[in-house]
Amino acid sequence: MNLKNFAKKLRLEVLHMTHLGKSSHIGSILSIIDIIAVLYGKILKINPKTIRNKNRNRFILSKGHAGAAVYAALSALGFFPHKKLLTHCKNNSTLSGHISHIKNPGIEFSTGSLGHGLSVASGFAYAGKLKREKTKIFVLLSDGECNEGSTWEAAMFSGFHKLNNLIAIIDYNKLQSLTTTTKTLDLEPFKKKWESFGWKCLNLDGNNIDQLEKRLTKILKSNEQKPSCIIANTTKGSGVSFMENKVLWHYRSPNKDELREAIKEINNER
Ligand SMILES: Cc1ncc(C[n+]2csc(CCOP(=O)(O)OP(=O)(O)O)c2C)c(N)n1
Repeated sequence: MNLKNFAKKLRLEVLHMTHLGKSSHIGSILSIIDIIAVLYGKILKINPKTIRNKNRNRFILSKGHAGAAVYAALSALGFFPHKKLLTHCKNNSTLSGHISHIKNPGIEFSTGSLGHGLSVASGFAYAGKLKREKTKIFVLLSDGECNEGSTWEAAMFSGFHKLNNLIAIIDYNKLQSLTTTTKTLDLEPFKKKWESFGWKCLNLDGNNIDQLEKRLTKILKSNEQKPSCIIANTTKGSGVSFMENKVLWHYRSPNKDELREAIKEINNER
């Protein structure tokens, strides 16, 4: 699969979905599109036929408000029909704005209340080790969730138990709902914090498909006896210049003109 084309397709899908559903968080969703494209297009190796296999890789989107990105990826992989995507955030749709596993095959765990994903992923990883399963557990967190104690409790647990089947990716877009991460509760020195909790940690550009693919592939092949953390430096709203790094686009959805403008930009530049 061409991952850059996949990311472009996902960007177009989520813009349509948030426009039609008049839903929020398009900035948060665009921020993780390249990560989601690499995970679902290359790394996770899941499909509708193998999704119940006990040795499947598992992915938890801890920042559940960006669920549209995962729904779009799953639909592209054949987990549900494309027309279902167009019901996103509408009455009676199972595709709620905050990601839900209910009646949505391929989703491992519902989230939306921030700060729980790493704990759940750590539990999956611990259970996988006890049962000697080959499964790898991936979890994608927001930087805002790293302001929460539950995240650091899970980090301590996973470091202590040397859960080397656990890979956490932090979407470090440096914006929260109202202002910057620095002004809210600064996370730096961020990498050192993860390392001091017993994790192998690296920084990369989280909107660079080649870097993501290379580093994730390397982690999967490594014999490291620690959990891995990727600090993915991203841009909130990535790919649509008038949405990039703007707190406004945390809650707003694109109107008809904004949608047209965004599509034009993505089709020309990506
Ligand atoms: C426990 C909890 N508190 C508050 C919220 C409301 N909320 C939704 S997104 C958000 C913060 C967004 O910033 P960040 O977590 O860094 O994610 P980003 O949107 O930048 O990806 C908040 C406070 C929530 N979903 N869960």
